[in-house]
Amino acid sequence: MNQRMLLKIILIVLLCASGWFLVSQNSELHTGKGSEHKGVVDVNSDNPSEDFFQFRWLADGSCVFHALTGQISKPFVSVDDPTAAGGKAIEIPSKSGKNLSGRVSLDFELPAKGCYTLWARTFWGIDGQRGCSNSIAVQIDESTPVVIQDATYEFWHWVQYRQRGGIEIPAGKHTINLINREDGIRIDQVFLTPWYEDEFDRRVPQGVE
Ligand SMILES: [Ca+2]
Repeated sequence: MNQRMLLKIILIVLLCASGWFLVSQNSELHTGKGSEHKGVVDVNSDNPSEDFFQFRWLADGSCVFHALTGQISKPFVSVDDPTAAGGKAIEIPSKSGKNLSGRVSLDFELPAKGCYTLWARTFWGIDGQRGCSNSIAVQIDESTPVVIQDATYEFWHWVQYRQRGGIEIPAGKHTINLINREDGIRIDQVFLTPWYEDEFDRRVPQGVE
């Protein structure tokens, strides 16, 4: 075998290996981790419900969290709410104030880096204060917290974390922090979904996910 032939063989092997690598990366990104439940946690043994999981990957690469399964610090508390996912939510009770040390931390792990959009399912105005009870700050890892807010009161609905071009998240372990900003609010689920250039390709969460 001459040197040129050997070089050709090495080149072909390298091309095949990189092709296989790209295909495997791509399928991992687009299928997420399938529809299997991951990190399932039963937080209420008296009333076990399949709605309770720390986080769950959906087939389209979205990830849904129940806020109640995070690390919760006061003034956040867990409450029963038959209208919430699994009958439970986290709440900042009325008159507990803007204590910025209060937070809910949701840990998760990304198999591959990606660009995402984040949503929180919220119920603003449990205290009838409307505009004084309609926001929360959301922080991903150590990033600057972003306020999510709108003016739909006394009704469960999804509110988006606004960021141009989506949120770049590297592979590995991460934490989403929900940070107290106003009292009189509830949250039950958080939704992380792949960001696409074309907004019609981006998933918008509906109801309880
Ligand atoms: Ca309030």
